[in-house]
Amino acid sequence: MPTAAELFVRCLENEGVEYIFGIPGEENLDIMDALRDSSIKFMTVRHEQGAAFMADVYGRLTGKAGVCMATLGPGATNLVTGFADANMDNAPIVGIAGQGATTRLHKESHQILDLVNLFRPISKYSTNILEPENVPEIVRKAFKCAQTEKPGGSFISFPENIAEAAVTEVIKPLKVSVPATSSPPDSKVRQAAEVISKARFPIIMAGNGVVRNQASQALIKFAEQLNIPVAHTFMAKGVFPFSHDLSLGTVGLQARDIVACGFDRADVVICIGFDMVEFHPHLWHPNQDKKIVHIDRNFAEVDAYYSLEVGVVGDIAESLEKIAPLAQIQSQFDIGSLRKTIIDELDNYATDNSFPIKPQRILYDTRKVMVDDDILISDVGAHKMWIARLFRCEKPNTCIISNGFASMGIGLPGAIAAKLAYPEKRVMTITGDAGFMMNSQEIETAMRYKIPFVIMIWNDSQYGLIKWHQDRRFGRSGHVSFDNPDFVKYAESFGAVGYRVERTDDLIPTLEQAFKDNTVVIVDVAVDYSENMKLTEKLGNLVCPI
Ligand SMILES: Cc1ncc(C[n+]2csc(CCOP(=O)(O)OP(=O)(O)O)c2C)c(N)n1
Repeated sequence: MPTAAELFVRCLENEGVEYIFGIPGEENLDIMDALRDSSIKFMTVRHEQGAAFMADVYGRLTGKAGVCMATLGPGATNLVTGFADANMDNAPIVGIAGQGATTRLHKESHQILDLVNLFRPISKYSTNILEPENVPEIVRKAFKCAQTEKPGGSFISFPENIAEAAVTEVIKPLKVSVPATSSPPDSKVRQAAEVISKARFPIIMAGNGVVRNQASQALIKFAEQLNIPVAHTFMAKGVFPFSHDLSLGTVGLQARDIVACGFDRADVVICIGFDMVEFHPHLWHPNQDKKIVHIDRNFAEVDAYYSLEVGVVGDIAESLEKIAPLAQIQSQFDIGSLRKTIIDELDNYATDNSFPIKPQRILYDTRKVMVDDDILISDVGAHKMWIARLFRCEKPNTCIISNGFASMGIGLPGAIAAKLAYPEKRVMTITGDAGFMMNSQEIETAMRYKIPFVIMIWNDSQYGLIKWHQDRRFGRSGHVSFDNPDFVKYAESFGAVGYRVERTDDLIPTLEQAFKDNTVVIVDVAVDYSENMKLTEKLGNLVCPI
């Protein structure tokens, strides 16, 4: 008979797990040993947080749960931030931790923490394996919970004495079936079509649910059939091509932005696959005067500023296909001048040669180097705001931004996971200097496994976003500065390559060379963050072009 650990690994294989990101420990010895005889690749990382972020981004890009593993106590607590990030960003993730034997869980005991309760508020399902025979049910339930809409986290704590125990009966992994999404009710489809037919200035807000439901093409068709402009959240970048005449680009900046003018004008907002965690309704619906049509696979979260006219729950593509032919096109929403203003904003700094480099110019040049299918992973900070506003995307899952939990440190491990999930695509992370240092140890992991990608660091020796907030609120800032290592030498110390961009016009050739180098490459870019407050002032004085 196999041990519970061996059965556990068979169950993970049965779920189609390709990689487990993690760090071995004393209390997961049996699982680690069972993995030696498995097709699953264990990726030994340098910090459990790195492992969790890798699983997070792998899950988000593939729709299959990313798996991370740690030992008990401190190993498990190190998983928490990346795991919570996946859970709140609705990325499927399964976290596994070793645990002390069941004979010592009830008392003060070395490295013992109640892990099930620790992970409960940051997961959809959190459990202990207390009997070897329960392994197939627990693994199946964990993956089902993690991968079913809305996706999120499942956590399994595996006590060491259970892991090493033999299973007493012949028991197999459970059959994996993918649940079908239900069809939207006809009455709701009709109601939605009626509300849209009466709208004078309808606008669509697309969220990450459209990416998860692979409904991007259906969204494009729907918008075209009804001639309705589309804005999307940070996490839905690319779900509607920016080059499309109906695109208004990205919404979600907490401050006002140009695209908000479209929302001011709208009388009906059609929220499709929209997750409230990204863009609080009070920011775009302060007067509670618009009709909201909610189209998603899940019922809407309750919020005083998100009171529905109609909610259509069911497969998103099917809902859109059914609503469109029933709706009359009355839209008078000419977004021409608004769209022109948004595009001008993106192009304005195309030839700005000042140094340090303005965020606008960095992103303009980056987009020139990166083709539509390449993947950009953003870290979290002021750079993320600029990426969200100015990085144009044509396809979903080509610009990954964490905007639910929004944790710093996701960029570098996220890039490793993206390259593993899509080895044929070029991958870059743009990160602040602070976020970079939070998980820079994973450069060693990438070098060891020969995973090439580019790390562009926006170097300002400050917690830039926090300085921006302080300046905006108090007109002064403090406790936000630090010193950086020499990033070129730092790269070289790992055997990676480092470049420092000394002139603005060198950025494009440096990035092209970095991709050609086909290894881990740091590109150190001095950024001009005086643009942050200039943007705040400009948006504060914004006069809507429509
Ligand atoms: C783990 C974590 N700690 C703190 C924060 C709060 N926070 C958000 S952005 C930021 C500063 C980021 O600085 P940096 O990485 O240099 O990027 P920049 O803002 O300069 O572009 C901080 C401290 C966070 N989101 N996540």
